[in-house]
Amino acid sequence: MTSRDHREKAIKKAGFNTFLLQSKDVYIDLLTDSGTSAMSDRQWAGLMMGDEAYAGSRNFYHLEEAVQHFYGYKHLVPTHQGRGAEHIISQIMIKEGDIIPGNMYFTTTKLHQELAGGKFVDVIVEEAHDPDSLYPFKGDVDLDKLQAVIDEYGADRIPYIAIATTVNMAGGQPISMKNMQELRALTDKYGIKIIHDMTRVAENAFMIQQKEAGYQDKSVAEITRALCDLTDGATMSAKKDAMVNIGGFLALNDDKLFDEARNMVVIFEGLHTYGGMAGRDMEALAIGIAESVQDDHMKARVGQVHYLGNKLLEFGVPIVKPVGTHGIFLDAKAFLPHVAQDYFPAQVLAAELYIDSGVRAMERGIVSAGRNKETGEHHYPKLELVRLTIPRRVYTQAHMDVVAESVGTVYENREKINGLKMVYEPKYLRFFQARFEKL
Ligand code: P61
Repeated sequence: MTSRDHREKAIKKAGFNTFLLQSKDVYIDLLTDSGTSAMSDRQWAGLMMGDEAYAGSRNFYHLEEAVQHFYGYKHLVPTHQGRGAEHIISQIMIKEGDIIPGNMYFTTTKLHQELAGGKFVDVIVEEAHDPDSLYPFKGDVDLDKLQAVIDEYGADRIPYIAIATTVNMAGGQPISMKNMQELRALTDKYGIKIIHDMTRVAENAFMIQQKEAGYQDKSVAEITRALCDLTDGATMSAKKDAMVNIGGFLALNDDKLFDEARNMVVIFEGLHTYGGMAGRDMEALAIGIAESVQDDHMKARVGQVHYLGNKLLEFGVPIVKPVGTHGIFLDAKAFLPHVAQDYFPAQVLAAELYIDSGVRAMERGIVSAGRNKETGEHHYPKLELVRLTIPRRVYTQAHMDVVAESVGTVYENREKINGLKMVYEPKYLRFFQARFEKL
């Protein structure tokens, strides 16, 4: 616990950017669910069984077995985390001038596509951009939008479509199985591959089980496998669903692509049987994958997120609806209608929440969206959000109560909050390190 005075000084020193706070100054840390979950006793036991051989570690083969069994992909290339896999897939599949459609952008994914010479085009359903739409599968692809992109650029210029389960920037929103099946049929017609960002695939599977007709009697494990089976390969940040502190991989079915990826991983990550991970980390990950698809775990995990969401809805706080799976997203445009998007409403709201209670959240709005590569102008995303991200197996419902009450207090005092100006802007992924001052 810290005093308000202490927190005011800390956030000012951090340039009003919650990424620049020291964790010792944070009370409840909802910055991210990435690498912040609690490993289980079994995962910790796995750490003790690290085989740290440079080549051919036993743990690699355990991980390969888990990926093949639970996700169904044929080949595994371990990486240090998700963006390591994004780097490799982008470099081997994208040529200058290529188009990569996707169900909403993700920061690191899009940057790696651009660095490889590609251009991301958003083909998510329109409802995903509306915080109040109750559409149950806001991660769905608008197939007409995708068809229009294919017609405009030609399938030759589309190496793959990037599909995330769930969609982080939309509020942790799931894609439906029906939409995935239709997408598979459409892409097959044109020979376009589907590369799956499977970072939170088990959470997506749980939402299908809860909401999509015909899946109530299927297990999260079965639905997870069925989602993966509709795709050609995947990038994984194992720091989320799979509950390890560090790790990730690229998984591929195509032998030739695998060959290229396996060759590239040795340049940037490490040998192909460890990528960027220690043997012990691969063991903990293999165990975490199995735990991530357990129905009871998922019910408790998503249930806790919904507990917080329902509290905030009771307080009348504007949030993205329906509630997704990994966090609650405050709608900063509705929360602070008097702060124009140019003055970073979500950035200042995250700072004010920290000052109120020491709860750390993350901006997901104009700062995260960055600038248009061609014009240099800010992107102005429709969604201007603050993400309260819940780590797995870490906090109690009592912590959620503290968070809800603090958000409620900030909401009551919202009229006193003014915007920010950006005083330092790094070139890449600016939200991580940008600095702000009060207007
Ligand atoms: C997060 F502010 N997510 O949500 P890596 N795909 C997806 C992710 O959610 C993801 C990655 C790929 C983070 C960490 C983070 O703008 C940010 O293992 C759907 O982090 O390299 C990561 O995986 C990348 C936070 C990343 C951010 C980028 O908190």
